[in-house]
Amino acid sequence: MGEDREFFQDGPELDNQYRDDSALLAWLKARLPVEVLKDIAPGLERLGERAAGEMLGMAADAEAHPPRHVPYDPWGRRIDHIETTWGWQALRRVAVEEAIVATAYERRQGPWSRLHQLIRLYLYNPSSAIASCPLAMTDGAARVLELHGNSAQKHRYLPHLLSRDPEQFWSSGQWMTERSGGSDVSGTSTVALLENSEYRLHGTKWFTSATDSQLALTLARDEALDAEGRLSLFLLELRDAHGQLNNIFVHRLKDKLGTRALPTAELTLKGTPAQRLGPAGHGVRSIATVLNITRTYNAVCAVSYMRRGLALAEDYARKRRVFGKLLADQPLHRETLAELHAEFVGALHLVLHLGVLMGREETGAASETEKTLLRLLTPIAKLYTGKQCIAIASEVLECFGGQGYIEDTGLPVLLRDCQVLSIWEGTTNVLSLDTLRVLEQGDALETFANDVARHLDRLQRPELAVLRVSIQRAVRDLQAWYQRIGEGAPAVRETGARRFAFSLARTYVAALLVGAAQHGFLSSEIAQRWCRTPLFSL
Ligand code: MFK
Repeated sequence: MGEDREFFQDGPELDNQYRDDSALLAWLKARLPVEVLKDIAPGLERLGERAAGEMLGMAADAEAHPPRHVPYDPWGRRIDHIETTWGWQALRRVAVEEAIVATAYERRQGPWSRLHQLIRLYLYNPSSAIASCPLAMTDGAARVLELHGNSAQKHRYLPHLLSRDPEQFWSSGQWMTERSGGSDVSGTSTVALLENSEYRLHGTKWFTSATDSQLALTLARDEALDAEGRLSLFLLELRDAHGQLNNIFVHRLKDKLGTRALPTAELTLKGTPAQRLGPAGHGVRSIATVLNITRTYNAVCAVSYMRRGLALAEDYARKRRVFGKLLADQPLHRETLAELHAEFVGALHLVLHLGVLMGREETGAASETEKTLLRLLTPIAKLYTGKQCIAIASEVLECFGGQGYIEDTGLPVLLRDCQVLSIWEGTTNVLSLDTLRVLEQGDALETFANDVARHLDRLQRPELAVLRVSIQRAVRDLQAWYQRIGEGAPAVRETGARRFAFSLARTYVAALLVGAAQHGFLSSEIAQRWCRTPLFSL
């Protein structure tokens, strides 16, 4: 039989990833001031086009040729070069040209700038072979410098971190994890010794993401401070003026399940020059600023992967014919996609809301209530979307049958890359405990309850009234549980922390979706679907 008479299935294709995203467009139209949307839409449209076009080739190249550690030069000199390929470097250039970090700090849209930046990240990430990781850490470094840097540090580093010129741009790593652990950093053994009034770092770091960066932030015991050596935050430049590593020795690159284009190394610092950044002895608190930014990136990237998976699965459903019908016309397949879509939309509304709060906080426009909500919703958004995207990516692969399991379709990488999002930047359990930490510090739960009530205010659509009742009940259950466990032993509190954090997430998203449905920028059906799964579940 000739090849022309055989059956060949067409694969999924992507359209402009901004123009094609009806959930994002509806939210932006409803929530952004008209002039802000008019200002940012052309740039988003351009990036949406790049994400569906030229970036895909770059990402494929970066995935196909993972970074390589070259320990020695041909003559035996130790160089510890991290070799990356064209695709990885091209993706970095796109990030700089598209101002994926700088947009948040140029603040051209005032308090909306952070949201604008996160939407750029959302479009960039799923076509980036996770070049978004160094951007997250660079953004965190820029924020710490902005808040805690001295004028010399700001002057030297911020122009590089926020540059729109690929030749001038520097990225930053964030090296927290040692062999003793990544969650509990209290065991950090790297020391910072003062030698001739300059700090020198000595110690081994077990996970250093984006080791091809120019800068890194890291924690070390500040021996200049006291004998105990409390942890301070330090900034270091990886290379000297001749491009040689500054007393940094790379042992090897990690062999990871996913994020394979991203160089992640084990390395030792043997007298690396560094500067203290922020107040001495408050390293964890200082680096928490970075963590809150990278956790937000994590949540946005998780949602962007959900969206990418759905875009592919929906396109495929319109092409793939089985049992005499397109998948898109098969009731059960349609139902599966609708469930996934509702999950994605809920997560999207959550991270966009987070972006609004963050932008207000960073420009001094946030009320105390908004600051509390931001602190509470950051770990919640990270932990919830981190798990959700793995489940959605897994379902998306299934939507392609056996083809979803085949590497060169480009589909399995989606699942492999999603898997890290619940691990790095605080595991689900660490973030659940962080959620409790926020609640223990004040009246955050009351603020949460009041804000949920605000979203449910003035509901008129009858189909939403019943949802309001379940959301209100969930809030009462959350309050009752928290009050009850507050009187119990810490172990009881901690045991329920994850289920509690998930319940907070589902309840808050329900309120956002019902509010959006009432204001007409979301179909009630999506809010109903979201609320069909129990909101409070402990
Ligand atoms: C696509 C996305 C890309 C993402 C890039 C990823 C690449 C990078 C890969 C990595 O680097 S992975 C490593 C990530 N590591 C973590 O996320 C650490 C996880 N562990 C925690 O978060 C622990 O909870 C923590 C280290 C914070 C516990 O340490 P401690 O010393 O037991 O903290 P403690 O005493 O509870 O808090 C110290 C101070 O920090 C307190 O303030 P005070 O000193 O004023 O009392 C806390 O309130 C404050 N703090 C802690 N977490 C905070 C925070 N403040 C604000 N926000 C937070 N999130």
